[in-house]
Amino acid sequence: MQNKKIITMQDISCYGQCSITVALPILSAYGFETAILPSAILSTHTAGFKDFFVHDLSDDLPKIISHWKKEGIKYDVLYSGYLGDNRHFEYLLDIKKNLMNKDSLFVIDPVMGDHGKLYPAFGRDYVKHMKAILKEADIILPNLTEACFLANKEYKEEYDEAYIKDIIAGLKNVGAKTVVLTGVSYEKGKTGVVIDDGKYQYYCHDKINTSFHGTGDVYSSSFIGMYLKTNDLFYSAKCAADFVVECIKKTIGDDSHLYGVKFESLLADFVSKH
Ligand code: PXL
Repeated sequence: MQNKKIITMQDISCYGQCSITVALPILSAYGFETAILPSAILSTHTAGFKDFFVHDLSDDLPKIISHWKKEGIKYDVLYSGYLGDNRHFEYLLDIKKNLMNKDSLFVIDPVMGDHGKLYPAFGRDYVKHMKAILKEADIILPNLTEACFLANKEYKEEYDEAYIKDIIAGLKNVGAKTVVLTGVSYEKGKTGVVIDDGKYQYYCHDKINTSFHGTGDVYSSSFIGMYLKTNDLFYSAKCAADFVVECIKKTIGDDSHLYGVKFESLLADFVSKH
């Protein structure tokens, strides 16, 4: 395994098991040094908590980036998640242009929504910016809701393979290269991941009928960890899906824990097994 250095740009939700508090432990468990560029600090995530505190860091980020430039710091992988301000897209492009080593990888998880709706902080303008940056990424990791917004397609709960292929074509039309699309279900009781890097592949697994917050971040971080370790797109997409299922199974039944998944105690075993 090569010694890849990752920079991840997403928010710090202090409580709630998502974004950076999920990405750091998972990527570290895979053995990758991970630096952070926090887009904002929130007391909790925005789904299911009321009156959360938000401190926007947009004005500070250029100073952090500029210090890194002066220090000559370089990264191998750029991974973006929940952002929050349209200026953040410029910062990502700046990092891509000025702080990455040769042959670097840019992975975008276009975190914007779920279940057919955008998260409360986002509007159409944010979608427009996200759409514009897709062409810069090597891999994008949308869920079905995000893919529909980005490809400008209607969100449906029931559909066939032709519908999904049309969404993938829409994403490619706006410049996406490799697409790993999560939450694709062709059959009752099952769900899965579509992997399209020119070739369409599908990994199908059992669907657990409870949805937890932060699973997208667990998915993306484990996908990236596994992809850097194996360079195998399908295997990484599959392993990340299996890990999320294990995490959900571990969490289900604990009504005091609906805000995220209990991934911590499963992580070391999962990483060492694969
Ligand atoms: O898990 C995605 C996410 C990350 N960060 C914040 C969020 C969400 C989803 O709602 O609110 C602040």
